[in-house]
Amino acid sequence: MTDKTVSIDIRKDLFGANEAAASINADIFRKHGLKTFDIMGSVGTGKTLLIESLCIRLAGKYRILMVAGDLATTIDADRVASHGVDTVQINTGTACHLDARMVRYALREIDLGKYQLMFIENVGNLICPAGYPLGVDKKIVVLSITEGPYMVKKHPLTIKRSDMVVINKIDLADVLEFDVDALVNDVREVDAKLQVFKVSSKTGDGLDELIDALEL
Ligand SMILES: Nc1nc2c(ncn2[C@@H]2O[C@H](COP(=O)(O)OP(=O)(O)OP(=O)(O)O)[C@@H](O)[C@H]2O)c(=O)[nH]1
Ligand SMILES: [Mg+2]
Repeated sequence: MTDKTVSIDIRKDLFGANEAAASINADIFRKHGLKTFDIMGSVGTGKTLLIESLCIRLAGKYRILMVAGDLATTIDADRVASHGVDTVQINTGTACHLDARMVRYALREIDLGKYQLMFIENVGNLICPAGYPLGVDKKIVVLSITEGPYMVKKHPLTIKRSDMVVINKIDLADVLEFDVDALVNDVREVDAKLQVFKVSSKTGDGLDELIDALEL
């Protein structure tokens, strides 16, 4: 029987390594004067359409880079690229989130000095991405009313770890008889100070207010 047991806190090591990598990323992004946003949210909440809509509105003002995190395809990167935006694809294979080292590796050959604004679309998942800072200015979680009314109550940690909440697809509120303000109140109960925006990436409702809040 050994008396030399070593305890390893895997969670601490894993998250600690990511935090260190995120801090290196943040230094790199800052050095290039790049405004950076990590767009998180469940599958299908409208992350890509939100990025497309923001790119269309902001393309005249900023040179934009989009990083698409996806398990298997380039569909989202292709959609954003169709608007003349430069894109970088990260296919994670089995991983349910991006991490800071993946992002740095994907950007290793990109001249970041060419860009002023970067959107990173994280893998569609409401849980894992929130635990992995990427070194960006703001983590934005995109909820949508088609996910049902309990996403905030069921995922308080993701909300707490986000810097901003976007409630998307408000154009469907009437037909779905969805109480959007009740969802806003749920966010306030988790964090009273968190900024919440009600938008439709399809019609453009609420996007000007969001752009103002992002100081873009
Ligand atoms: N009516 C309506 N539909 C929307 C809105 N935003 C996105 N959609 C639709 O919702 C579907 C999913 O949108 P995406 O932008 O692909 O969602 P996503 O979050 O990027 O999805 P994944 O990358 O697969 O996780 C598409 O059919 C969009 O056209 C919106 O504000 N209103
Ligand atoms: Mg997408």
